[in-house]
Amino acid sequence: MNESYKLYGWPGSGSFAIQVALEELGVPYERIWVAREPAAIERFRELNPTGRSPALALPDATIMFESAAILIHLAATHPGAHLAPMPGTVAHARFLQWMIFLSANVYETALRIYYSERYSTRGAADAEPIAAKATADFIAHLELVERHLAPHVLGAAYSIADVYLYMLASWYPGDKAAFQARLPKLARLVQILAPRPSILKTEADHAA
Ligand SMILES: N[C@@H](CCC(=O)N[C@@H](CS)C(=O)NCC(=O)O)C(=O)O
Repeated sequence: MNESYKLYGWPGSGSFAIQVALEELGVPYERIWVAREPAAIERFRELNPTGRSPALALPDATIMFESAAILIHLAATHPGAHLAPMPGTVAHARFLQWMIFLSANVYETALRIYYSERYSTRGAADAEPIAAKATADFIAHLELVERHLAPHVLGAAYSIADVYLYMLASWYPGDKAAFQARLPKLARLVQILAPRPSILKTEADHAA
């Protein structure tokens, strides 16, 4: 059996949070950048039918897609790393709630911002108003999370939900200073997380 994980993605995409988790677990993994050309994406679809980033090959070669599911799985299979509360506890229920909220709402609005032409039968003709509405929705979803940060998503305890939120917040396309002024607790969380070696390493890889 292949002992290591294989992480598929591309710079600036959802593979960021998965790479941070793998770094924190200290498990062997190979990071594979998928080329963005249509032919390469078609080949990638043979492994990952969504053709999207991220996808993770588990040590037994099973391919997983969906970022929140991958993070939840990595946390559950490495309980000693404390990336999430113990499954079955109330704290874990909260963890699941925020992971799915972030995936279904914040990530979803980010996709509407960056791929706005896909959300209308008129394609690019409607892209501008779709992106504007998505940007407003993105901020509104983060404002809801902001009201519960203390300083982490789960209060005093760090979890991989914080990294997921860190990544998603970094995708805000507008004026970063105004964004942070509007979301001061989120800005503080970003400051807390930024020096983590796992984040520094992943930031460097995604910037290279
Ligand atoms: N719900 C998926 C969304 C994945 C997704 O759409 N990722 C973006 C990059 S962040 C992507 O692959 N975009 C390329 C495309 O849609 O063509 C997840 O959470 O993993």
